[in-house]
Amino acid sequence: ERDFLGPDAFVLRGFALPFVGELLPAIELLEQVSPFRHMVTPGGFTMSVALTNCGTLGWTTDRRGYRYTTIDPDSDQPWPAMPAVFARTARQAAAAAGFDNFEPDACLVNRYLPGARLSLHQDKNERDYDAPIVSVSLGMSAVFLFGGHQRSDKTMKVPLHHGDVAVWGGEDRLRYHGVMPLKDQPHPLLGSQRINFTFRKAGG
Ligand code: MD3
Ligand code: FE
Repeated sequence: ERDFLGPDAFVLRGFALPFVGELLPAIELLEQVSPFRHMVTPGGFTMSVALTNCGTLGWTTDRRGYRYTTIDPDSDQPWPAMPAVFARTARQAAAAAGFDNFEPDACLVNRYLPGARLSLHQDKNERDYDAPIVSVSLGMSAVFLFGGHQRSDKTMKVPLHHGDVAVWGGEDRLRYHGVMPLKDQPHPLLGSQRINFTFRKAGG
């Protein structure tokens, strides 16, 4: 099943389900090297979402701003390599949504515990807006907010469930979006958490 959110935005329901058995152990290895952590925004707020990264580039924020780095500022080591199963899932989902040859160099992994939320924002730190963003949701369901090109535009509420993959490109790439505070409805496999990967082409 494919839901159309915009001309270039799609939710592929359950697309990642066949990959879950491989994705979960890969996350466990990743978090042993670069653990989930709560970062601080330039405005001085600590994010309720905990995050880590894999791939050549990782997204970070601190008081100095948002940016992509090759080094994990907590471990002082490069971010862990992107597991093959991550890259494969992202590439196949992008192709299924009409974006061929997606080669992400960054994967931001967000972990939501009950109450965690992500306020409306645009993803603008990537160099290349031509490449889509692919997002994979695992664990507890969330209500995703899909807005327009201005913060004040009306938002659409889209439920994202375990195994759903969303692909955002073209004219929908710079839309405002966010996630409502997570409700505690424990998931059989992941318990009281939601994990979301977003794959991006962040560098040149
Ligand atoms: C729509 N993450 O990490 S993924 C983020 O569920 C982020 O953790 C959310 O927004 C999450 O930046 C949403 C879906 C997503 C990602 C990027 C987008 C939707 C998007 C870029 C443009 C439009
Ligand atoms: Fe985002």
